Amino acid sequence: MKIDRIELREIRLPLVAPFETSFGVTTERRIILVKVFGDGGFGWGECTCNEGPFYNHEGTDMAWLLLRDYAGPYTLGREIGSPEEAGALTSRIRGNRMARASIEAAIWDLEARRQGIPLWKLLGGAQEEIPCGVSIGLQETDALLLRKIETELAAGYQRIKLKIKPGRDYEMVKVVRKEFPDINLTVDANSAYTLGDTELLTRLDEFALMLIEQPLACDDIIDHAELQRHLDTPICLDESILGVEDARKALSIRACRIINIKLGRVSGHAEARKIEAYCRERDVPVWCGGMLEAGIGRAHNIAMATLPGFVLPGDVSASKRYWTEDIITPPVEVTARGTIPRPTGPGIGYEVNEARIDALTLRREVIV
Ligand code: OSB
Ligand code: MG
Repeated sequence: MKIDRIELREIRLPLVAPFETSFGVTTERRIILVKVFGDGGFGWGECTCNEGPFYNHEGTDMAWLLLRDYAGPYTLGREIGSPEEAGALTSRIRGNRMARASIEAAIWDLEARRQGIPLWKLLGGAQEEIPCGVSIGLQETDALLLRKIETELAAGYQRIKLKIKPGRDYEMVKVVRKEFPDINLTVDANSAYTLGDTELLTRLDEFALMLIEQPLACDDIIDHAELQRHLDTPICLDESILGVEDARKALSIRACRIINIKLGRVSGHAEARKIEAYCRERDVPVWCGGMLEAGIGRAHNIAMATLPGFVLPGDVSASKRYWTEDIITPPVEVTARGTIPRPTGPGIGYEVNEARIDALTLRREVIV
């Protein structure tokens, strides 16, 4: 197979509610969509980076240039045997995995469409539906947070993840645990703490959390291993795991007991599968992280999360929690038991609403 044309677009999509983490607030997404053409077909990808370089070093404007001037040209006209080889076309680029992954994922969609099968099947997915949780951003008050949790539990979600940061941690989680003594509860610090906070973080053991996500630096595993020695609660790494080699190293020094896989962060489906397989062979649970994706990225996440190692509820949830109207039809919906059934159509399995995308497009560029 060979890609002979790549279309980039940037769309602007306001969130239904602002999303606040330890590193900032997002009210409106600026998302790059990638459409690849080749072998008489096409495939869609979505770049999962945030707007600015705060979750990791990537951001919308930087990703646009990276795709236009490097990853796009490196991909065009190159013969590959299967989507498994797509990542290698851009692997001389250091970092910038979310940008690289948007092309890689689009090539997987193209191949699944060409074979007339769902992407989850091409990837080797086994689960008929994926277990879903929600990630709830920092709220103005504990009362507002409690109300949000109630709404999500009523919708059927299997797990609640709270964003925490210094000053909004122990006391806030205590209030939530008191109100909801039996729910699956997790917290995500997005690297807001240091080893100097070990005493505070060990006190979170009181709340029987399923896991604490990325408490320490985004590029660290050494200090996480030290922290894990003091914690009963399993550490789950997000930012620190960029590929299967990072997973191997982190697990070998016991820096975590659980891994969050994000398709973009690990450079695409091929690497995500490697991490899933590596962890499954060692009985390390993984789950699918989210990056406030629009429908195309969300559909890729669903396909990935059908792999058998994705045993914990992830962050992939219903479109309506993010958008008044998604860019795919039907929108992603969640069953009353807190699951998303795998789609049945070819490729990502949802219809891409090109008219809506056109209406949201701020800029478009064709690479040939
Ligand atoms: O760390 O998981 C994270 C959103 C943006 C950047 C980082 C993260 C998140 C989320 C939201 O937690 C997950 C989602 O609902 O898509
Ligand atoms: Mg996280």
